[in-house]
Formats: sequence, structure tokens, C-alpha cells
Amino acid sequence: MRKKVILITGASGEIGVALVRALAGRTDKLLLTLDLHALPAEVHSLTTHVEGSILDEHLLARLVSEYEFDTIYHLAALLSTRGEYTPEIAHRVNVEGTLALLKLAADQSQWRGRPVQFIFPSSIAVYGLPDLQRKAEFSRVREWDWNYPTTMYGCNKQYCEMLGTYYSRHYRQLAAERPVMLDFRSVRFPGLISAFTVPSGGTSDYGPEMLHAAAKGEPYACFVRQDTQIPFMAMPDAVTALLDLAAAPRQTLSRLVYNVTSFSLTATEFRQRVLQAFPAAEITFEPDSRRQGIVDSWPADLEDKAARRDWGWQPQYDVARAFDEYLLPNIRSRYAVVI
Ligand code: AKB
Repeated sequence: MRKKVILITGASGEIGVALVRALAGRTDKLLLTLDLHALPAEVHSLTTHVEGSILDEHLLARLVSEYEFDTIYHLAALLSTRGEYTPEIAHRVNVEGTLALLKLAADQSQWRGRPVQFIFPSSIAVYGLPDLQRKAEFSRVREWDWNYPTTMYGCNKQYCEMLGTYYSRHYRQLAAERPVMLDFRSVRFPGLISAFTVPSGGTSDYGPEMLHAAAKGEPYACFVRQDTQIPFMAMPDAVTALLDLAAAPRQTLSRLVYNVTSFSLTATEFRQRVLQAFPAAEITFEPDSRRQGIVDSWPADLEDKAARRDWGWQPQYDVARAFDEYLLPNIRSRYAVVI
């Protein structure tokens, strides 16, 4: 008998660790995690962890023979800045990895005659505003606006949203004897900020990097201009978004891909918040033209009405609560020894 599990790929990453912790508290289903890296010690006991790659066909075949997947949270990805250094590797991980998992999930749903849920975090990187004038004019983009990504990561995320839709609605429609029941659902995240981890390889990283550097008493040179504005979200809200979308009754969903957001800040406003908490922080601006180009193409804010209407999305952390009740207290205690 194969064991029924919830599979989480990219589990050792920022969202992954927070999601494993939250899922373990909410479900009595077994968790199976997959990542190239070991899991941090604090979540070891919550999951069966496999170290390996989503591109390893033999490993995936072994997992399929041992486990039956109820839900897959597919978080593994190479982010936007990292992806620009190795675009073809990003494509392999972000697209081929996702394709392999979508096929696996769709096929499992067919064999077992029950839906397999596939939860996929997408990103503001799928948007590509052509210039700052248009970024100012279309400040709160809807899901279907300006879908012209400028990074490999953004292209990958947008295409995987489409692949998810394809595997959910059209895969094997002509050839299958039994119906495919893949239940694909996706949220487009803004820049995420965690109190416990510093992201790596993303372009929204300047926000969390600024904050963590200040808390550690280290100087920080921000790689974007003062006026740069993108939306952000505190990590607990990101996890809630994934869990709430997964829990929503299928018939209430009018789309497969939803924007979700919490607050939008310029880099100057972000710096001011950090300085209020750490007045001695040394935060300067040294824009990097290539990374600046990426965030300039991302929207200043997201329209997330559809998520609010269809599945009751409501961030718990606005900017004040995010800083005062989640980020600052946790970051202060995390670096207490270092300061
Ligand atoms: C990145 O900066 O690449 C990510 C994202 C916005 O998806 N944080």
C-alpha cells in the first residue's frame, strides 16, 4: 500500500520551511518534503525529507512507487536575479521540473480516480511594464494586464501557470479512458519578507536584506533607486494564501491563477520603517542597473479583488502590523546575540 502524503518541493527554502510548520499544525496527513538541501533542524521531526532534485526522473519514479500524492505544493524554483545568470538552468528547473510534477500529479489523479491538488506559487515577475510612465499609470495591475515578463524566471512562471491550466483542463482529453483530475491552483506573490530567513537570488530581496542587515548592525547598500515601488507581503500571509487557496471549494474559484498582495512601499519608505526600528542603521542606495531594470518592469501594486471575492483572501499583516507585530519582534530576538 502506498502512503498518502502531501508533497512539498523546495521545502528547505523560505516559503517551504514556513509552510511545513503551518501544515504540520493543520493536518494529520503525512508530509513528504523534497529539496536539494537538508531541512533546517527545527522542522526535521515534522516531515519525511528526501534530499534530491525535481529533475531526477529516477527519484520521482521511486517516490511515485512509494507514495500517493493528495496535494503537491510545488515551491522549488530559481528566482529572478539568479535566473538571469543561468537562464537555461533556470528554465530546466522552473519549467521542466514543473512539467514533470504536473504530469506525475495528473497521471496519479487518473489512476486513483480522485483529484490531486497542485498548488503553485507564481509571482509579480510575470508582469512586464515597458517603462516607468506606464508603471505609474497602471499601478494596480489585474491578472490579465501587462503579462510580458522580462526575466527568464517571469517567463517560466507565466508558462507554468499555462501548463497547470493545460494539465488541469485539457491533458489527455482525446486519449484518456479515465478522466484526469488535476486540480491546479496558483497565486501570484509580491516580494515576500520573512523574519527568520533572508531570501537569495530574487530581485525583491532588497527589502528583507535591508531589514536583516540593520538588525545585525551591518551597513547595507540597496541595489535599487529610492523611488522604486513594488508590493510586499509578510511570510505568514503568504503561507495563509497557499493554505486558504488549497482549502477553497473548487466551485467558488472563477480562475486558476490569482493575484494576492498586502502592502506596497517605495524603497525610501522601506528604509524609513527600518530606521524607525534601528536608528543607527547605515542604509545607502547604490542602484544596479540590471536589477533596477527588473523591478522597474514589475508593477507598483497588484489588484487582488478576485482572490478576496472568490476565496476570502484577506492579508492579516498590513504594513504596520507586518513590521510591528511580526518582523521587528522576531528579527530582534533572532539577532539578539549578534547585536
Ligand atoms: C524574486 O524577486 O525573484 C521573487 C519574486 C518577486 O517572485 N521574490
